[in-house]
Amino acid sequence: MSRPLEAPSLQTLCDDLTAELTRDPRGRKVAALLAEYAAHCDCWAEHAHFDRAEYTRNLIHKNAHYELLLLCWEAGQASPIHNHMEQHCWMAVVEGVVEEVQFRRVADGAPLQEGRTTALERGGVAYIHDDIALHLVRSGAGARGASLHLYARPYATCLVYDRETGAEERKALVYHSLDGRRLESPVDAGSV
Ligand code: CSS
Ligand code: FE2
Repeated sequence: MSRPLEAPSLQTLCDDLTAELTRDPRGRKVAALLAEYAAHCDCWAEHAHFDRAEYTRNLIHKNAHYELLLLCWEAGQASPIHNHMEQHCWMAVVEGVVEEVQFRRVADGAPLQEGRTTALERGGVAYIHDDIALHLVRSGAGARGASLHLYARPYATCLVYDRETGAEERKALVYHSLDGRRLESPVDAGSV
């Protein structure tokens, strides 16, 4: 008998991600798991909180191996250019168009060199690591977008970069909601 075709729930996705990243810290199956979920599921919407003041980081699940967030980008919002603290980062688009622009440091004090831009639609997955590039992420197509981000392992600060000088600065990362509940003010990711 064939199994009923059923979209995986967020709980199933998190269980599968935990199993995969416990088995293989490099997470070779993570992109496929995220793509499958992102293409077919809508329960991420319980975690969606858009804010005209800034893009929001909404925590879905966190354990020793990874954290899974929903990032909500109003039209025109973008992250700073940043690194990923030597962790693995996957991004899967669930709504709208989300773009990634890669950058490279070429010399001390010099402007960052811009690399490729990739626009992803629902179900599209990108992977980045510090060995590949720095990047910024933004909503595309003049509309808002939402993306699932998996960081393995979790990290609470990152480095952000000035595009013109390459100067770096440490930035504390925050969560705007936990388990779907919007917080009155964002909390430090290191405190959760
Ligand atoms: N790293 C950024 C988003 S782009 S991967 C963040 O977590 O806020
Ligand atoms: Fe990033």
